[in-house]
Formats: sequence, structure tokens, C-alpha cells
Amino acid sequence: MPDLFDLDGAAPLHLRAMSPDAVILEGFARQAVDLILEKVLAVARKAPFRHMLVPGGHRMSAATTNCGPLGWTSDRSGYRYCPRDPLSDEPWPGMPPFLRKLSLKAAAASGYSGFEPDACLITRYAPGARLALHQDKNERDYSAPIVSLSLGLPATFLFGGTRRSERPKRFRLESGDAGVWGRSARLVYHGVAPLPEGADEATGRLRYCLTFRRAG
Ligand code: MD3
Ligand code: FE
Repeated sequence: MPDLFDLDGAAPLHLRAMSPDAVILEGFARQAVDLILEKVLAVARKAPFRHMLVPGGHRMSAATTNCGPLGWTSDRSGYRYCPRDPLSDEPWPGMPPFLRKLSLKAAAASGYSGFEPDACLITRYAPGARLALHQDKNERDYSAPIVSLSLGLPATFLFGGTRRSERPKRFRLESGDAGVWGRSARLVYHGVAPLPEGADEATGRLRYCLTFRRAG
């Protein structure tokens, strides 16, 4: 494995704090982008990306899939975590150990030891796709952080407050950046601005975001 992941080694961590409990580990997984992408595409061969229907009746502009024991799903009646892919009625693909370990290292580097994710939601953005301001509150236990890995085209992340009315601050998320969101940041409103056109050497005109969660 590349040296970068020897956190006991000399690899420097570039931290950007959005708030006291929301931190970006810049370039944390930059050396692993190709391998992460390979794992994502392997998951998507078994559980294809799809545009979920949301309670308002619209379809999401971003496409999603999952790996791990639980997967995030949505339909007209609401959001929930399920052990099976509703498209196939099969269990979600297993969480690749390499991805799980990366998420544990990012969590540990940010002060969360013992992170045990049971869900990894993978979101794919094409140009124009966005994620409206929302809270992640379908998980059972908010004491666990959410760990994210960004892959491919850069995006503008919107980081608000615990009330929807708070105007969000904008941050750029680049390929290989990790994020760790816990404690006072766990229930913050956040979103992603419409993805601009671009060309990434690994993903072409796409962005992927992996979010590791303790859902059940
Ligand atoms: C801050 N995804 O999947 S990842 C999501 O870039 C989601 O695809 C965004 O929001 C994306 O729900 C952002 C970073 C992230 C994830 C969860 C958070 C930031 C968060 C939960 C609370 C606060
Ligand atoms: Fe979210």
C-alpha cells in the first residue's frame, strides 16, 4: 500500500476545518483514487447506479448505489436504510475491505477511534447534478461521524448550520479529499452545488462521493 496511508509514518495531513467538528483531510486518498474507483465500479456492476425517487415525487439528479450491510434508499414514502437492493432484492455488495480501512483511518486521524461503518452510500454526479440542502438524520446513532471520500471532478460543497435558514458556506472538494463530520457538525444542513462540466483523468466528466455511515 502507498506510504501515504501509513499514518504512523511521515505523510503530512492537510486539515481544513469547516467548523470545529467538520474537517477536510486534503488529498488524504489522492494516491488511492484509481483503486477506489475500481472498487466503486465493481460495486456498481452488482448494484447499478440509479436515480432514486424522493418523497416529493422527483427523481434525484445524482445517482446512487451502496455497499455494506445496509444501503440508503428512497421512494415516495421516504428515506431509509435497507439490507437489500430494491432493484434486485439481493443484499448490497459487501463493503470492500480497502474502502472500509480508508474510512477508519480518516476517522481515526480526526479523533474518532472505533468507527464501525455498516453502510457506504456512493453518489455519482454528472454535470448539472446537485444535492439540495439536507440533514443526514436517518441513521440510528448520531454519535458516530460520517466519513466521505471525493473522487473525480471537483465540486462546491455547501456547509450550513443546524437550521435550514443559515446561509451555507462554500468549500471546494477535490479528488482524493476525505471529510469527517461528527459531533456538533453531524446534523448540519449541507448540499452540493450543480456540478460544472470538466474532465478528470480518472473519472472523465463524473464525480463520485462515498459516504461511510453507522446507520443501524
Ligand atoms: C456534513 N453527500 O451523501 S459528502 C450525502 O458530496 C451527502 O455527495 C455530499 O451529503 C456529496 O448525504 C457530501 C460530505 C458530507 C456527508 C455527510 C454529512 C458532509 C456532511 C453529514 C453531516 C454534515
Ligand atoms: Fe448528506
